[in-house]
Amino acid sequence: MRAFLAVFPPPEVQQAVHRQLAALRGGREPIAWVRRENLHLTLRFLGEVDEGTCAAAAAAARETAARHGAFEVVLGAPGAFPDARHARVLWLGLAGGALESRAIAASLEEALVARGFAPAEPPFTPHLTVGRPRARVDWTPRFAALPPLQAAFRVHELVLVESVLAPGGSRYAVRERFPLRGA
Ligand code: 2AM
Repeated sequence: MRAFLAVFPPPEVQQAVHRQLAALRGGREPIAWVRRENLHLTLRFLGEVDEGTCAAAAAAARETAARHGAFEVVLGAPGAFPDARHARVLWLGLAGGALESRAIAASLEEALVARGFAPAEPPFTPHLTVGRPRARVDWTPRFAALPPLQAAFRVHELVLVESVLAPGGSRYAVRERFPLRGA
């Protein structure tokens, strides 16, 4: 199965992001937008894993979650990988909670590597992917015109997700939830 570890915003924040993106969605260029209910913050992509590897990743996530308390994420300005003029991934950055996300991703990485996982490639950069352009467009003007987003949420848990490729975009199935310390 194809799996990853992530943080999911609550439905009302996914809805707010979705609405916000209407302004970015203006053009007719080909782009695969992330469906509303799939919007998430990837902490670690695991790739194709078997049941044993999935169980090891779950143990690493459980150990990590027990070491970190709940925290707040504030979604911020849009950006792109590798950059706005050659965008392959469009995302929203974190105006709050970036440090905590990085700390959790680093613990997770340590726990995974201790269980034999290869180091993450590329290294973790907190972002919430919103779309994947299929053609080259300079997004700079539309990023600049985007009204500021008011979207904050509290993170209480990490989630192990199985991604099932389906026509019209991936479907996500939650395999296990790992409450953060004290949550
Ligand atoms: P991203 O979009 O947040 O950058 C589930 O597929 C998630 O895993 C995606 O949202 C993506 O994260 C991440 N992902 C998918 N393929 C990946 C790859 N080959 N390397 C790293 N991360 C990947």
